[in-house]
Amino acid sequence: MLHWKQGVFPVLLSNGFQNLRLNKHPFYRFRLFSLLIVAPLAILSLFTLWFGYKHVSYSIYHPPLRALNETIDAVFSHGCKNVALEAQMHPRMNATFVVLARNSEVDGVVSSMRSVESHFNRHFNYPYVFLNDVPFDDNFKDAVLKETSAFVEFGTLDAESFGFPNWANLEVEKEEIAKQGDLGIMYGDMESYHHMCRFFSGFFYKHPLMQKYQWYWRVEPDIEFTCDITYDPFYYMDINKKMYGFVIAIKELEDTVPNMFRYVSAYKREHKLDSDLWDFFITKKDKKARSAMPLTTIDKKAQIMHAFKNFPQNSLKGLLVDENADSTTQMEGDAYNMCHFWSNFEIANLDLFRNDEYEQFFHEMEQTGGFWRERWGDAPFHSLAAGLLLRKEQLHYFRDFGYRHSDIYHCGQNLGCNCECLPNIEEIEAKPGACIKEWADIMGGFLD
Ligand SMILES: Nc1nc2c(ncn2[C@@H]2O[C@H](COP(=O)(O)OP(=O)(O)OP(=O)(O)O)[C@@H](O)[C@H]2O)c(=O)[nH]1
Ligand SMILES: [Mg+2]
Repeated sequence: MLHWKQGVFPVLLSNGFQNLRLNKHPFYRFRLFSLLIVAPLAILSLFTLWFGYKHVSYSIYHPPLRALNETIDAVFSHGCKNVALEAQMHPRMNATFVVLARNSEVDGVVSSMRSVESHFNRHFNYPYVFLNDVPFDDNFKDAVLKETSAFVEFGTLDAESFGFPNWANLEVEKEEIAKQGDLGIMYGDMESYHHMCRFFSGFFYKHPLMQKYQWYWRVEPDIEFTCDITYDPFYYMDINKKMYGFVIAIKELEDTVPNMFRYVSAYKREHKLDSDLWDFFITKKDKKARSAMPLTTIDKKAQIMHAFKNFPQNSLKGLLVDENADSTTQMEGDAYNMCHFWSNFEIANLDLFRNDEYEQFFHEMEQTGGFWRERWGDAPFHSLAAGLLLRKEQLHYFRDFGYRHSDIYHCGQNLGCNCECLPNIEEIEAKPGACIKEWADIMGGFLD
């Protein structure tokens, strides 16, 4: 007779089912019953609970996106397209992925490529340009080449594009960068981060490996796409006359760009630029509230000039005094609302940057020293440049894409194709730092 502690499994293992079946004692029949019926039921219940949990979290964090007026900018595809047909319908565009990365980020780059390839590029086979401030090592090259059958090139940056320009006073700039660390400005004391932002603001489109291309799609390490992309975004950007596409629009950290808006505004005034996209970036100041402000004009002027005291002389500085401004992010009755398009994902036409207007803009802005004395990001830089140089119908919100960078996420859900929304990250449109309201305001509003 079997001892209680021996249990059913040892019996199965040592004697096989035959012996067990022969044993007619009701107790063993009960054990067999639990093994064959209760265990599968328990597993089924666990699965039900798990899927139930996923469903609940899905509905908590990803309510359907609000309907937007699409007369100025419509998503290119509602749901899935026939991707095989789309891939054959037209020749590949003159376009590339561009990835700036360090050798040490190889795992994150591979992870991003897997997502890009599985959701999109296995159908379209667009090439990649990998850029680095030092040469890529064999480990990096071997790893990325394994992830795609597309054409891949590796480039190194020169000192001019990733470093200080020769006119900069290195001692002063480095000191200013160090100070930003003391002030707790995010990445403010990382010199390489300042170089990276300046590189993407004024140089990536001039790199020799980028010269042959007309369009780019920027990819970073550790990003993720969570919907299938069943059409060629470059092609649809082109036929819809779009110049710049984004997925996430959010507010910038004010302490990284305290004076950027005033310089861009001054540039806008000096060059008599006017675009209907500019409204996306500004909060109109209430004139009455402005006159009721406690500071005297002199105090305000002194305050503004104090904020600029560390900036080198440049042609824009003389234009910066706005007697009515009560902070450095304000200018002539407008205040920067901090909205910008997140540049870790961008699909854009390189003509946006390759022209005299953008070149002059970059040059004059660089002269202010803001890339080092503040921590101007390439995202607000590209965004405000678009605000000067593009009309709003030339912008495209890839609202049907699912895209995650760090813990900021947009899920295309009811718009995209086969979207699997991440259960644990809330939709950015539903969060306070999002700029969806500002976007809706300039694009015709919500429809509900
Ligand atoms: N080769 C190289 N690449 C860099 C350097 N600094 C940043 N990058 C790349 O530039 C891109 C942006 O840098 P990140 O550090 O991701 O900046 P971020 O996205 O603002 O910050 P996270 O939220 O931490 O991702 C990434 O693709 C990095 O791999 C650098 O010093 N050398
Ligand atoms: Mg990043």
